[in-house]
Amino acid sequence: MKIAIMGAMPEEIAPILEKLGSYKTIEYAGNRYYEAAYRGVDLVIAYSKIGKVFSALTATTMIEHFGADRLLFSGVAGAISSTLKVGDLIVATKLSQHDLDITAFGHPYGYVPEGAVFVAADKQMIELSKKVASEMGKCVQEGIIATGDQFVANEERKNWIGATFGADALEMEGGSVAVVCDALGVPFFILRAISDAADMDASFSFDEFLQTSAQESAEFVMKMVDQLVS
Ligand code: OS5
Repeated sequence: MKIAIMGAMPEEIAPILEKLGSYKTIEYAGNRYYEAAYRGVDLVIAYSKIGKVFSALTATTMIEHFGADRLLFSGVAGAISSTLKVGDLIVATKLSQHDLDITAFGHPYGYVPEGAVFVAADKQMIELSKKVASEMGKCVQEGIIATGDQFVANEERKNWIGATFGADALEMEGGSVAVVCDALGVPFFILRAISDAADMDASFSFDEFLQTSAQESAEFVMKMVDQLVS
């Protein structure tokens, strides 16, 4: 078993590298990858840089070059659902791309021919996350995550994404990672801790809570890894 753990920003993987203590650094395809042995299994860890293209490149590299056979994403997100507050965790059941638009040809938002509006995350890891949540005494919400190459700081856009995709949270990488993992047959799990409400205060809230929310998410993902390796 080789497990990939990815984030988009350095802050999102820093707590994981800190926990591991020692690791090997490999430079490949314009990025740094960290390899470590953890409780008898191999891990590959990286932050992709922001957005769908970089995250697709990193997920593909972790699978095709480093041989990862499952992938867990840890990071932060903007809340759409009013039940999600800063620091809360959301596990993606399925993901979509909110900025994918060929509606001029009669297709629904988020759809291209031979693709799908939603890509579902691995059911077994979602199930496992319930066990981890109860062991940690944490409340973790499941929901739809919408991804796009846009930091959303606008109530109207956020509401449109919520209404169009039934999304509970939004971010900039999960949907592209989902497409890659699905195409390559690699089970994936996307976890996010809320850093902001994707509204006019989003950039301030993001700056204030990036580190603490990233830490929340990373802690949970490492508990998932503990369960997967045991
Ligand atoms: O990775 C991006 C998506 N993340 C989730 C997220 C989000 N996505 C969309 N809308 C929202 N309201 C969201 N809330 C949380 C977070 C991240 C957002 S983009 C943040 C960019 C901040 C930044 N810009 N420059 N730096 C940081 C410093 C820097 C400089 C050089 C190299 C690296 C960082």
